[in-house]
Amino acid sequence: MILDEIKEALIEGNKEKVKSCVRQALDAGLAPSAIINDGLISGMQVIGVRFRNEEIFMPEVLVAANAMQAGMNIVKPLLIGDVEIASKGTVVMGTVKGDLHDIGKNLVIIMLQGSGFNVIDLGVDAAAEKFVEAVKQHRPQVVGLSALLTTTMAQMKRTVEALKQSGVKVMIGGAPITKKFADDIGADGYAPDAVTAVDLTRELLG
Ligand code: B1M
Repeated sequence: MILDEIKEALIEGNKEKVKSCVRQALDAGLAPSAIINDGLISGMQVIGVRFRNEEIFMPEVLVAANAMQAGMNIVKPLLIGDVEIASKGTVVMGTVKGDLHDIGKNLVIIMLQGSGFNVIDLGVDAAAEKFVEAVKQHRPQVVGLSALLTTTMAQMKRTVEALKQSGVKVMIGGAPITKKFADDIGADGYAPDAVTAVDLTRELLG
């Protein structure tokens, strides 16, 4: 069945095949929500499990995430009015002020979307005030902060402090970040990679 083909193509990281199967599925009249839930998300879940079991590593996750993104790009514009996608929760994500690195953040976003979460992306160079504003506007359950520079880690502390009153859970990550740093600044959790970030989000949602 075409949804299984989408899932398999995503697991293989075959971007072109994912795109052509998604188009075929749409031509056959399948709902965008079914393509996302039973094809793309279902494939990404397998990738998450294989990564956790150390059967595959980050480069393979990146390739699968890329294929997922290609499929999502085709179906997402058609989602308006399709109410079958039940979001598992909302996450506001951004790279902190002064930091322009977004490859890791985008990977975390794709994995979260691939696991059924609604993600609001604040982009890069996002100041603490921007996160506070986004929390007021979107009422997320979790906020995710990414930083790749030792010099921008201090912005995480500022942002965690600024968000304290809102009661929202904050997870942090990025190459220089450690669990100890997360504890020191009062963040609710630290994830070393995109797959763990999804587990952590589920955990923070209780
Ligand atoms: Co920059 N850079 N860079 N850079 N860059 C690093 C980070 C650096 C380690 C390179 C080095 O010197 N060896 C170094 C930082 C040194 C330090 O602070 N200790 C560095 C530097 C110094 C700089 C500039 C200052 C260089 C300059 O201009 N003199 C400058 C800063 C610009 C700025 O931000 N203000 C700069 C610029 C750039 C580019 C623009 C050229 C480009 C970024 C392009 C982009 O992101 N769109 C870039 C790149 C590509 C890198 C390296 C090579 C790769 C980063 C990357 O994308 N990794 C990097 C060296 C390296 O890491 N090998 C480097 C792949 C990505 C998938 O991994 O981002 O770690 P990562 O994300 C992982 C996890 O960390 C985690 O999940 C991801 C997937 O597993 N994760 C989270 C990330 N965010 C998370 C959030 C979570 C949970 C998990 O929850 C919310």
